Amino acid sequence: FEKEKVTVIFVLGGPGAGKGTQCSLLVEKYSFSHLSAGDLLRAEQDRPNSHYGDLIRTYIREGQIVPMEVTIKLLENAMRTELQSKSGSGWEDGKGRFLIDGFPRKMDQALKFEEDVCQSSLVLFFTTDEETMLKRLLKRGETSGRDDDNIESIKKRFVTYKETTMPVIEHYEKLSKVAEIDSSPEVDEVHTAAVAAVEKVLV
Ligand code: UP5
Ligand code: MG
Repeated sequence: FEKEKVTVIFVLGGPGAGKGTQCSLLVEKYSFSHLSAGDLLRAEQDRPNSHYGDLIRTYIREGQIVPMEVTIKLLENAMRTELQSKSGSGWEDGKGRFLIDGFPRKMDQALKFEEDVCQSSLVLFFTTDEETMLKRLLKRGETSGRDDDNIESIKKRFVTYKETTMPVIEHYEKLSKVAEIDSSPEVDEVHTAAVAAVEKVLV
């Protein structure tokens, strides 16, 4: 697809910060396609005959970042599918807006995606303290069925976030692309702040 026609917003923040929740609300308000890298990896993990199932399962349980080739391919395919499904539906062909949730979380992914796929317009960065994130994830873990919603995996996810993903956010801060949003308050209040940040980049 043509990179010039697509608008991409990266959505980052620690595990349980509220990325998925806020993306769902933004999708209700704007014509975004929401692509969660974690959801795409989990779907690939569960796909029968996937070459990568076992590899993805191990990385996710250990809170490690899956090798970028796998994730970027899944994202690129999902973007292409979305654009095709929109074509002919009143949209200018090939034009699309994407919220890419939980990606890029390692510098190599960030650089590779921008080189091979497209540039991002904005990074929405949801932040809250670790105690809040832990509480949210343990609560969600009661029903989510996610392999990584247990205390051992959550602790590993926090370490990876600090060591590997924070440098990505710092990289985009230097480029003045980051809108930092406190995601400690209730969902609606966080949403209002997210809308204000998104409005600034939508033309
Ligand atoms: N909740 C949300 N907002 C709230 C609020 N304001 N007040 C009270 N409660 C709130 O929210 C988490 C829980 O909190 C929910 O129960 C929600 O109702 C509540 P959610 O919106 O799901 O938070 P989110 O930030 O999306 O948390 P998630 O667990 O999805 O974040 P992670 O970043 O850990 O998970 P992700 O799916 O992105 O990645 C999982 C793993 O995949 C990674 O650890 C990694 O191993 C792998 N991965 C890669 O390898 N590469 C990638 O590029 C991406 C992922
Ligand atoms: Mg999520």
